[in-house]
Amino acid sequence: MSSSPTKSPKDAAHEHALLLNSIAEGANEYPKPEHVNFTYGTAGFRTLATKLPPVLFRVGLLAVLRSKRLEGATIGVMVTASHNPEPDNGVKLVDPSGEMLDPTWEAHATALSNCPTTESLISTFTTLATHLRVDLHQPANIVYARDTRPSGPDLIKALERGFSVFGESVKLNDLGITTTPILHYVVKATNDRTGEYGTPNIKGYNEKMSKAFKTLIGNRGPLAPLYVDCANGVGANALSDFTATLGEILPVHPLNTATTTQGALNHQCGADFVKTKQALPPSIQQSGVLAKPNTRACSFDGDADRIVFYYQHETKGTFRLLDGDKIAVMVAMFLGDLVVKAKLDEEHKLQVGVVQTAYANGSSTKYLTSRNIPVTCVPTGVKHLHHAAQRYDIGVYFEANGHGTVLFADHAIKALKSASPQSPDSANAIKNLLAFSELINQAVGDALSDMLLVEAVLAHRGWGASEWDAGYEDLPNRLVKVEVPDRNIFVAVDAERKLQYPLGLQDKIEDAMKKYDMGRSFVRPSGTEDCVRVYAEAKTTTEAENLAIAVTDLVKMASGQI
Ligand code: 16G
Ligand code: MG
Repeated sequence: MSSSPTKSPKDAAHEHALLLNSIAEGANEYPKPEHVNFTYGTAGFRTLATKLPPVLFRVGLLAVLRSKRLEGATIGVMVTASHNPEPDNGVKLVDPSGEMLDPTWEAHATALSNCPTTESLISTFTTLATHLRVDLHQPANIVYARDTRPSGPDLIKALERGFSVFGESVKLNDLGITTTPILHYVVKATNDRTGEYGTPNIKGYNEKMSKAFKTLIGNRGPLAPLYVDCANGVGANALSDFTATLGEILPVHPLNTATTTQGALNHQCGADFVKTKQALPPSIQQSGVLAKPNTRACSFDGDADRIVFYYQHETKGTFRLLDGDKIAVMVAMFLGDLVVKAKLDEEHKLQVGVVQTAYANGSSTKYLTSRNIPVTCVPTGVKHLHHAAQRYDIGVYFEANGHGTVLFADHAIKALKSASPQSPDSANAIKNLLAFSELINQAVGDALSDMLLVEAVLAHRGWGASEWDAGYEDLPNRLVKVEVPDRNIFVAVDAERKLQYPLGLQDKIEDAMKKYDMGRSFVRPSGTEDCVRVYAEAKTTTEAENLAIAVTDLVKMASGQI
């Protein structure tokens, strides 16, 4: 820690002592519960809300440290537990670029939150500030928000208590109740010195997207009505704000918007329900809104950073899911076509690539690679996909569960802006590519923005849900959650497609796979729950089920359960 040149060492020491005192006072109000171990995992801290106030206080301290370390760059804090049930809550930090927190700081978050006493918290805080070379005299800037959970206000209070120990050196921007992706947008826009990304508030977000969407739809609207399941969460608020800005071109019918009904959040609805059950939310089934052929609906998750679409088969009436893989494939193919039409000169040629995880349906990967679209496979978790997508000129990334976005590299935007089109067709393609780069959230996967992306592509293709679905047929698959005494004995490698430990288990899984036509299976420890996940895919539903059972048994055997 260096001291400000204007202060004498004595004053600086006094100030430091006051700060530590102030931290101690706050920490005493938020003692850590015994026998709980907190971990900053793939999606930040997430557990029963009643356990979280001390964590929020400490996250407040860490957010300020991070901002001061980055000379006052704005850091985001989001209080949400996404698709988890209502009694849970969570918190995650957003870095100045609008991306997830730098992974090296995840360990600092975990360390601070697990300090058992006020004394150990003070000592860990001091060590961190010294080792990370944080100048505590720097200013700090924080933007924060929460979803609609009833536990939110108390947690925000604990977070603000953490900020308050630093006194006036911290500037706060409370966005109130909003979605995770809007918070990421505001962080990115606040830190963007060029001022080009957008106005750093919710209104700026709505205006930016609405303008880009209108450009893309042109005179193609009004589009066919779209039913949106808001998971009884914050997406409902964001959607109604947005549609008020957008006007008539997309007739949106919001469903499951009961944000104040106790227990309704994510209950029998939302993207996670639809994807894991591979079925309509009962409320939508009963409403009969999808009975009209080719009617599209989509579901957000509880903090509106995931989306899946679906419709009912025209003749069979069966449920048809259009998940993250289907979105990635349609969007990558479409953007690829636009790039060809743009006819950029040789040195500015742009490549569209796709990033997936091992959970991507085998058919989607095959579809893309057979059409010369490069595909990268990375471990689960948005940060891995995001970083891999940054390596393409235009990087489309989606997890099968509907988490994803499309990143346009700076040089790609420059190439598009400086191109001199040879024909009206290529001028149009360039204009549309630029409008897509404005419409798509460049910080993180965003249900609202992805919804508009899908609608814009469908409108340009002149497709309904069934034409979109026709591209490829998903291979039947099963995802099984296996509870084991210690998930840490399972170590996955090769983008989580293979197990390194327990030794010998991978060979057995591969032997099982060989018994099924197009069989593919992998095992990985969950990053968010105390369990191991088994994925199996094969040519028929029965084969996928049998493979899942066989591999689940192998996992249980390896962990001594059978
Ligand atoms: C987190 C991840 C999500 C991933 C999921 C997997 C972020 C923001 N979220 O929710 O991308 O699909 O974890 O959970 O990174 P699992 O490890 O329990 O299967
Ligand atoms: Mg979410």
